Amino acid sequence: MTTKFKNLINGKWQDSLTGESYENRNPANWNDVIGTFPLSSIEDVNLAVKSARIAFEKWRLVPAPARGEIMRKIGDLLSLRKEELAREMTREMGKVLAETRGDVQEGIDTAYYAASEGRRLFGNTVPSELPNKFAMAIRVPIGVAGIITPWNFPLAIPTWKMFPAILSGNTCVFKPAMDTPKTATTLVEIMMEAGLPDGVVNIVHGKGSVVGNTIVTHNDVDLISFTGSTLVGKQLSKDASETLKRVSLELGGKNAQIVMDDADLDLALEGVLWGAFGTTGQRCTATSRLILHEKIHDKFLEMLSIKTKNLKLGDGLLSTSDVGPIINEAQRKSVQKYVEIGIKEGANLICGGKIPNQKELQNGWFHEPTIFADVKPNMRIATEEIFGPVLSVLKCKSLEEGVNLLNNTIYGLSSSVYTKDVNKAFQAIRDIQAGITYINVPTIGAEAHMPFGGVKQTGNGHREGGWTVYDFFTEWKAIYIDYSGKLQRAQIDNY
Ligand code: UN1
Repeated sequence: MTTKFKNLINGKWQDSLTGESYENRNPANWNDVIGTFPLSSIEDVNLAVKSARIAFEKWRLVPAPARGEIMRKIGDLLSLRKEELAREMTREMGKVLAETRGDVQEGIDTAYYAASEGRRLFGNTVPSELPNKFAMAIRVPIGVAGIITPWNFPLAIPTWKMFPAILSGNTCVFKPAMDTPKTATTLVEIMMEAGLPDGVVNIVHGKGSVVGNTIVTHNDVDLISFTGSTLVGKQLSKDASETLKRVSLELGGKNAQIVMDDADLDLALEGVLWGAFGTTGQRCTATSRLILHEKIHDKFLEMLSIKTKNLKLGDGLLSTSDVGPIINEAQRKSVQKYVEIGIKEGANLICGGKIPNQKELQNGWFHEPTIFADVKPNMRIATEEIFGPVLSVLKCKSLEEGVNLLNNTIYGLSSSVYTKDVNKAFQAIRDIQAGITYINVPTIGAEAHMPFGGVKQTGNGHREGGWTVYDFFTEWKAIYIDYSGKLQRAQIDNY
C-alpha cells in the first residue's frame, strides 16, 4: 500500500480540498514509490494563509528567547534523526549519503544559530539631537512568510528560510518542491513536535503554478523567500509586485573555478571533482566552468579526465557510489540537450556525455559526468546554467584574463581560485563579481552562519544565512521617547 501524505494547516494534517494527489518516486529507481502527496488548490492555500495570519497575532508576542528555545529543540530532534532523514532524502532526490548527511547537518546548524539569535536580534540605541529625548530602533516581525523551496537541498534550504522567519516572530506557509515533499513533511513534523503552536508553520503541497502562484499573489502574505531558477524568479518578482510584498530571490549560477599555474594541482583537482559532480552538478553553487591557466591546461585536463572516468555512478544509498542520479526525466533531457548543444557548438567532448548502459542503472535518471574542453566564452555551454553533471573548460593566460572570463556571465553566486600566491588571491577577491569567493576551496561548501547569496541575476540583493538573513525577516521600527515634558521640534528647536 502506498502511503498517502497530507498538508498541514492550522496544526491538522489534512487532505487537499481537491482530493487529487501525485506520486513521488525514487530517481535512482523509479519503481520505488515513496508516497502520494496532495495536489492542492487555491482554496487550500487560502486556508493555510488564514491560519498563519491568526497564529501570527499570538506568535509575535512570544519573547524571542522563548522562540529560540523551540529552535534549540528542533536542532536536537534533527540531530537525533539525522541518519534517518539523510536516508530518506537520498531515496527521494538521489544525492549520495555523505551529502544528504551534510544537508541535514546544515539544518541542524541553522536551528542552533536561530536559537542563539533569539537572545540577540539586536537593535540600536542612538543619541537624540534634543535634550531629554531617547531614540532607538528595534526589529519587529513582519507577518506571514511564503516559503518556496527547491529539491536539491530539500532540508537545508527550507531551514535557512523558515527558522529565521519563525525565530523573528513571523509565521509560514511552506510550499516545498514537488520532487521532495517527503523530506519537507518530516521537517515540519519535527518542527511541530518541538512545540510550535498550531498555524505557525503550514505546509501545502502541489504545483508552483497553483500553490506557489497563490502564495505569491496573496494579499495576506507579507513576504516571499524563494530559491529556484532565474526564469521563475523574474516572473515571481513581477507577480509579487502587485501587492508590494518583500521578496528574497536566490536564483541561478554559472560558477567558475580558476586554477593558476602556481596552484597545488592535486588539491585543485579534488576541488573541481567535488564542485562539478557533487550533487550530480545540481547545485546553484556547482562548478560549471573550469578556467585553467595555459601552462597547466593540458596536464590538468588529463588528470581530471582520468579521475572523472573513474567516478562511480549509482544509487546514493550504496557506499560504493560517488555520483547519484539526476532528479527526474525532464532534467535529464535538459542535460542531454546541452550535451548536443556543446557538440554542435564545436566544443571538445573529452569524457561522459551519455546515459550509462550498466544494467543496474537502467531504472534511474543517471547521466555520465561530462567534460567539454576548448570551450569558447560565449558558447551556450559556457553561459547558460545546465544544472547537471556537465563541466565546461576554458583557458586563460593570466589571472586578469581568468577573472574576466569568470565574470563573463549574467550570474554571480559562487567563485573559486586555486593559487599559492597571496597577492593573486587578494586581487581575485577584489575583482571577482560574486556573492561568495573561495580561495583554494571549491565553489560549494557554504557554512550556515555566513551570508549566502549572489550578485547580478543570481538574486535581488538579499542574503540568506548567518546574521544577514535577519534583515530580511524583520522590519525596523524607529522609536522616540521624549521625557522633557514639552513639545520639542526636531531640526527646529535645537537650531
Ligand atoms: C544550493 O546550491 O542551492 O555551499 C545551496 C553549498 C551548500 C548550499 C548550496 N552548503 O554548496
